[in-house]
Amino acid sequence: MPGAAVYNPTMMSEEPRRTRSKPGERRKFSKDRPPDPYGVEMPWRLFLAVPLPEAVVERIDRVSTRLAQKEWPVRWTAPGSAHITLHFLGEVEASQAQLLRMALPGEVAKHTATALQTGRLGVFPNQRKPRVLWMGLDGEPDGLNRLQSALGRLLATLEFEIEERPFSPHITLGRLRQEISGARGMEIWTTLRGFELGPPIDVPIEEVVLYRSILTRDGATHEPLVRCPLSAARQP
Ligand code: 2AM
Repeated sequence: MPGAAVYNPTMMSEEPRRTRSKPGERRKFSKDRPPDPYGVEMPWRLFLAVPLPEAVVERIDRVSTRLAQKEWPVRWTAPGSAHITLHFLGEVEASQAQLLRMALPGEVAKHTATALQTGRLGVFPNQRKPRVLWMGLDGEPDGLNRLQSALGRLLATLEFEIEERPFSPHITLGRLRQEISGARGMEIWTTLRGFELGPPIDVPIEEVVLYRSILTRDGATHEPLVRCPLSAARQP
């Protein structure tokens, strides 16, 4: 389960963070001509994640639709783009992205596919001040943790700057658009904790995808750059 105590999100949304922009600091663009995300000059905003099967997407859809009726100031994740983030890489030069694209499949294939199960709902960073609403993952997390650490080492070798905070696997359902604390914060947490989810659903950890996140006026779209399968688990 995600450890609420160790996660300290500095982001409220998919807004680019200045501190994550190196190398290739965010550039300033003219206001009358929006930047073309496919322009050669554009940095690539990347992250590595495990995609989710349809059954989990459906559950997220059902849960978010019900919670959205509460009219909390939450920006809900589009269920189809929900994922388990392994590493957020920020904005990098396209050439560095290509290096990772080449190195990634070999590293991922060293790991064996595994599975977790959907778990309870919760909040980061804490009950009184929710900022991120998530669905937790139950089951044996060692395989996923090893994969995430190994990918962290690969990224360091390729000179990516990565998050130092401990890995806390989760599926983000939504992010608060404004700060909420005290009793209102507690109300969110209590509602999530008491939410009737139904039986757990398998979450296969079978593939790592390098995504490019393209920020548009209507939110972020996630474009898969390379899909890397884990090795098949041996039959018992
Ligand atoms: P999370 O929701 O699992 O925490 C794609 O943008 C993913 O990268 C998001 O789903 C988020 O993962 C993570 N992410 C986005 N912006 C981030 C930031 N500024 N710092 C760290 N992680 C970020």
